[in-house]
Amino acid sequence: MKFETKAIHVGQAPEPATGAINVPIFQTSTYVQKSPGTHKGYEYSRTGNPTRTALEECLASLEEGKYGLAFASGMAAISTVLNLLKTGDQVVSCDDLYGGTYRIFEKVYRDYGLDFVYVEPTNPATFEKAITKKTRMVWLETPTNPLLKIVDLKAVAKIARKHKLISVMDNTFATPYFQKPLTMGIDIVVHSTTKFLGGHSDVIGGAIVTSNKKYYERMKFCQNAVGGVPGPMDCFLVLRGLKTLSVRMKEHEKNAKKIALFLQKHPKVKKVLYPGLKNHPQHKLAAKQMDGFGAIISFVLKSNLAGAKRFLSKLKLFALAESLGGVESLAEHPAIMTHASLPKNVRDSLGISDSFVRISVGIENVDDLIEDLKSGLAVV
Ligand code: P1T
Repeated sequence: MKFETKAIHVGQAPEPATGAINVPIFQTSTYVQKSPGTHKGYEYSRTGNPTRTALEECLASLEEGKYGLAFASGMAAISTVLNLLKTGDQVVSCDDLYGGTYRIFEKVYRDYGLDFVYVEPTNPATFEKAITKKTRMVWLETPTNPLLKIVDLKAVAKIARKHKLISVMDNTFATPYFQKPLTMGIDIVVHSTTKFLGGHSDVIGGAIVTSNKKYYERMKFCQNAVGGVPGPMDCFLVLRGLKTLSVRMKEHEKNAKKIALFLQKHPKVKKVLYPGLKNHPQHKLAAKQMDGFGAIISFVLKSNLAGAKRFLSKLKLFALAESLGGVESLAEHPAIMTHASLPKNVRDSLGISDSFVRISVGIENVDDLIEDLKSGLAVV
């Protein structure tokens, strides 16, 4: 079955009792048992819920994995992956990450005796160099948030395998429509389903997909033990989003390509970061390992903080808001908003300056979006 068909059908057979074409929202906390221990596969909704099962099966199939787990947020999914580790273990991570991922590493799990080191991820050799006896996991994002660096997934997965490390890849930006990390040798994929998978900025959710039974069973155990599960209504919303993922991603990308080219030519813009641009340093690698370049663009204004604030406040269609991946376009200031939890010296060393802006290109008419950006740039 092809991607578009799987998104609409896997895990979503018509409901047997009534024929309802959509998976019902099983709004229930518990399930009646015939006699103690005799039930229909569901005991309690922290452990399992049929609406969640449908979502988990569909997500697993889209990522070409065997097992899916859905969570109440991307961060709950990330936290559960980290539950595979024990005190003393080390994670080698790419240096550019969602600010909340950096925060959970440094401000939560470091206190439990995990160690995190960060490497410049565009050269796979940097990961190998950082590996020590304590290293257990490699953590990746590609394209990274917010610098849109591209990591060679096959090369890093191979290094991880050679050193018997668990490789984890946050596929939120690309989505499985454009990139399938498990097919390139990655062990575990995580998602913030809040973004493109949900697609309508109306739900917070997360997911894990893997084909490794041992990791799956441990993470499923931790999911139930810790309890960061999504409610059935949220599962329904993500499932509904998945049905149109392929259609939306095509439109997102078409608009993003045009906007990246527009920004690149604009005199008030110093630099545009978008893997779909030919002058992106890893454009060729992106073209090789992705089926499309996504819809997140970062750029640096020829200005200062005041200019960036004027730009962001002037926009009308691009809403000034954290998050990304919805049908509506968003714009944000990573240094003050999504990546404020990175210390200033880390932000500076990465190049997330006060004039650095990130946009999530929606599926509105691209001419309207360009007019909006023009009016914002006019006041920079
Ligand atoms: O917000 P939540 O669903 O918990 O997902 C966290 C998360 C995980 N991974 C990546 C790559 C992310 O971008 C995020 C959330 N990011 C934003 C809110 C943002 O604006 O970048």
